[in-house]
Amino acid sequence: MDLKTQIAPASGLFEDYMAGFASLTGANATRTADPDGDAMTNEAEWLFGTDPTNRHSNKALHTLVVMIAPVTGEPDSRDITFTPKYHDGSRTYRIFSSTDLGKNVAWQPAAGIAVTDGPQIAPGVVEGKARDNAATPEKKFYQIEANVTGP
Ligand SMILES: [Ca+2]
Repeated sequence: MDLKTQIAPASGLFEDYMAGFASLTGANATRTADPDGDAMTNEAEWLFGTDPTNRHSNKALHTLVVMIAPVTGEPDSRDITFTPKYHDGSRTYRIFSSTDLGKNVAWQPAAGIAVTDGPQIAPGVVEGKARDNAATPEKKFYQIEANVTGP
């Protein structure tokens, strides 16, 4: 998979991004709408730089990458790698963890796990990197939260 050609980093305001999709108007252009029916809201499409009019544009995201890997010599640690991580200051990222994927699980911010920049994969896009040094439970699951900063 070539992420460089499948993911275009979004920038600017949500409204500016949506203005690039002239076919989306009214209720179909709101943050919570999902006009292409791919289960990603327009806001999520903007966050991840996918096309809100093309339900297949996020395949790269769904197959993409959250990779959890052991750390050599550190049996209690795991490296977490994900893409895309936008490097333009428009988003902040946090890792949440849980030891269960049950329906009513309370995900907790994973204390002490900082998200850093890995190698660049496209202009303005890098791999996100984080290391959990307390990956001691038999099972541990992670969520990556992306928040927009600024207006
Ligand atoms: Ca959508």
